[in-house]
Amino acid sequence: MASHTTLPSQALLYPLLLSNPKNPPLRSSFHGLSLKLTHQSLSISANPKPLSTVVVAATKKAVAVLKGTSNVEGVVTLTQDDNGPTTVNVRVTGLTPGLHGFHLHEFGDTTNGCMSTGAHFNPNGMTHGAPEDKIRHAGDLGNIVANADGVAEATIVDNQIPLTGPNAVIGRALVVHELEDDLGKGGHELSLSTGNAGGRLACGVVGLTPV
Ligand SMILES: [Cu+2]
Ligand SMILES: [Zn+2]
Repeated sequence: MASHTTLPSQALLYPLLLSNPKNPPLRSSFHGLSLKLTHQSLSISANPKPLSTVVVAATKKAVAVLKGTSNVEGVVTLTQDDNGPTTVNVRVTGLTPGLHGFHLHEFGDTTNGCMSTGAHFNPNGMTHGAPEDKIRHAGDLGNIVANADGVAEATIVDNQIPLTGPNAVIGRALVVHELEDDLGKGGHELSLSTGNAGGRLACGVVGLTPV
């Protein structure tokens, strides 16, 4: 009885298979088959742990376009390879010559200009400090220095502003300030929260960009 039930199904399959090379509509079913094979090869390649780690930790790149209410503006790119430090390339124009505090703030919210970006990004509950300090906000990137033309260019390499993982800074904001950041050492009542860096001249939300 069992052979009787399989025979009709084979009989149904054979005409389909035989007609495939001849009928264009059925060739499309071959494309469907090749797609299924691709899925299978993807799931196989994702199984070994080293390969899936590489996919998660690939190079990430982000950009922030800084704007404000003055003519201060800038572009900042952030690049991270694997789980290494993040390299931040900064170019800000329109500044007064000298030092200006430069931070990553908690929120990528500019509904009220740079004021709504919140405080310095601080996932570890620290006080304000210098980038090289152990006790610092993750967002404490120190100062950038504007030349006589009001242009500040800097390359910052930092371990506390990753582009992936639980403390990723994508969606938060970079802010350049009116005054020098005293790096927590100025003795002002704001030194240990903001570095007493004054107003927020320009800010931009950190967003992913093609690598
Ligand atoms: Cu700030
Ligand atoms: Zn800070």
